[in-house]
Amino acid sequence: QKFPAEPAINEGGLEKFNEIQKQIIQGLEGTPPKAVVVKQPKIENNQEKEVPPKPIKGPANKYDLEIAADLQKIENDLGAGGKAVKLFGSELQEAEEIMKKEAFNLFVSDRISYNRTLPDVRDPLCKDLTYDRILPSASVIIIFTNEAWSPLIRTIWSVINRSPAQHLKEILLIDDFSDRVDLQGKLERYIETQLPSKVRLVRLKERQGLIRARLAGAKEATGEVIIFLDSHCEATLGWLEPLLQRIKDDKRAVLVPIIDVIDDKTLEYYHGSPESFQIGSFTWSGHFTWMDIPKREIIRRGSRVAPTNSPTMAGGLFAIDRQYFWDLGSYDEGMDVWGGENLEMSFRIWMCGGSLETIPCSRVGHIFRSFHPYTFPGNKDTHGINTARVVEVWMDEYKELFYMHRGDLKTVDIGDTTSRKKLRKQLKCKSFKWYLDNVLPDKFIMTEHSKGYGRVMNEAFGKKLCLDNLQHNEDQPYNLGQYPCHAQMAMSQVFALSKRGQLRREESCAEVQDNISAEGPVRMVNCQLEPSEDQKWTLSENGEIIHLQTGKCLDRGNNMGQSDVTVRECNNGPSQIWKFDHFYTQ
Ligand code: LR7
Ligand code: MN
Repeated sequence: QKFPAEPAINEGGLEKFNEIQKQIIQGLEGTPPKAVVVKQPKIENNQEKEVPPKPIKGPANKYDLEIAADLQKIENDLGAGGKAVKLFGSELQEAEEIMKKEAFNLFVSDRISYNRTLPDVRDPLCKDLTYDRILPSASVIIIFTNEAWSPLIRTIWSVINRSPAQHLKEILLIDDFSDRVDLQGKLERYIETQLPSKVRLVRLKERQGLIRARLAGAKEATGEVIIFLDSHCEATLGWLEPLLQRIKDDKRAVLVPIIDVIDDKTLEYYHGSPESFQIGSFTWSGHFTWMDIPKREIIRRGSRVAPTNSPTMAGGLFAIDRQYFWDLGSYDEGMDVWGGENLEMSFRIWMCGGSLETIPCSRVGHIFRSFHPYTFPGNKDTHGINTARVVEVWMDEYKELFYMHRGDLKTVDIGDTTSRKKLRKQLKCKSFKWYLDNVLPDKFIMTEHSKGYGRVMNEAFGKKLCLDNLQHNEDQPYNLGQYPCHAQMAMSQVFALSKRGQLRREESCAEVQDNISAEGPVRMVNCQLEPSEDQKWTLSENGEIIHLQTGKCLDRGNNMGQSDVTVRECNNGPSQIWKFDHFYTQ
């Protein structure tokens, strides 16, 4: 396949940071990408028309009334074209009550057509691409546990309506032991009377969690390619062909579409501008994050619409050659409920000879919910435990960086990982160091890329204070603070002085404005790949941390507790002397 040259190359480089401590079970994986979101897309190019629902034929069934009643609730122009639905007054109140339970606006979703039209959100360059007439066939696997009716049905219709029939072998619905009433007999009846026969439902007899539910789906699948989707997605025009084409060209390419945001309150289909979509990364705390496409990758791929190498994936939406899925070790069956499988699969793909790519001309919307509207049996931190399994099997010596954040998991029972370690050997996978060097070369590795790290302590006035992020959200700039030192490593107090001279955390760096007067704040902002002068610091022999551009010293002031640190004229006083837990002298 040939990809058109692109008219403009954008800036890459900024990486975003997400702080672990605030959520353990409430995973970050549910957060939307930080692409520049352009609201309410244009719909000029949209050729789509509503597909009318079928009248129910055959002998009546007790569910037919319910199915008909559902259709009555639908207002065909509501939300059409991916537009936002706004509510007022008592409707708004009712919707807000429902959102507390469902984690998104089910009230609105129930009234929007199951096969609403969507705008064509693709990069205009996608129109120049052509695909083979014969492509591998696809099994789309949609897993769910207690998903609400309307988003599930809309997901299915979006796939049927926007996939060329000859490429879509089947849609497999895997019910992970839901107990919602409408997902029982009514769902079978709906499939039987309303949906094409290629839609099949598989019920799991026990709650398996999303990882084993996907495995069950993959075992059922007969298509050459399997594509997993969450149960609250909407596929857009042309989403399927570029995925199948790429796998036809290279069976070891595992693919993700651009994941667009469907607003959880208005059900508006947002789309980012095509040049600014993001790819996946991870934090040392074991969370998936989004990052901008690095410059080197923009150059390598050659075209804005060419496959874009992605270090990790969000996990829910991806396409893989079915045989390759099994050859590569499918999933870790020891993982429960939710979380971690996406990083496991990402590392495994790259380290064991495959590639993970975002396909820019394939776009699928996803409702990013604010919490999980389902149970976690045993109330376990499955994200943490599953991630510890990932770390033990795949991260080699770098697992220490994870345990710095999650010391608690060192003593938790994570089950047996022997078979996964064996798999890694059998597949002759490369090391995690290889992955870091080759797939994520800009990732900051505190233990390797710094002159010093750990707590940064000041002992003036007989009371120890340490640099502290004071629980600020690292996504936004904040003032660097200080706080009484914790006895044990607490993530809020871990800082490093990088070899490039940045006083930093995983993705945020200390910066000082050069126009400050006698005393000024220290701002924590996104780290620059090549630090500019205002992000450079040095440690003097007697322990002053000096901001190079202003020549001022990091100063505790006369504070005795939680407060902001500042920079001031260096005076060799005790409030300007700092000590790193670990410091290398070169
Ligand atoms: O026990 C369960 N059984 C299930 O079948 C728990 C969940 N599920 C189903 C659920 O109904 C849904 O269809 O699994 C799917 C994913 O669950 P979500 O929607 O609660 O997860 P999420 O969207 O918050 O989380 C993302 O990260 C997860 C890590 O385990 C999974 O990989 C999700 O599939 C993944 N979602 C996406 O990648 C969509 C884009 C979100 C982002 C970023
Ligand atoms: Mn989801």
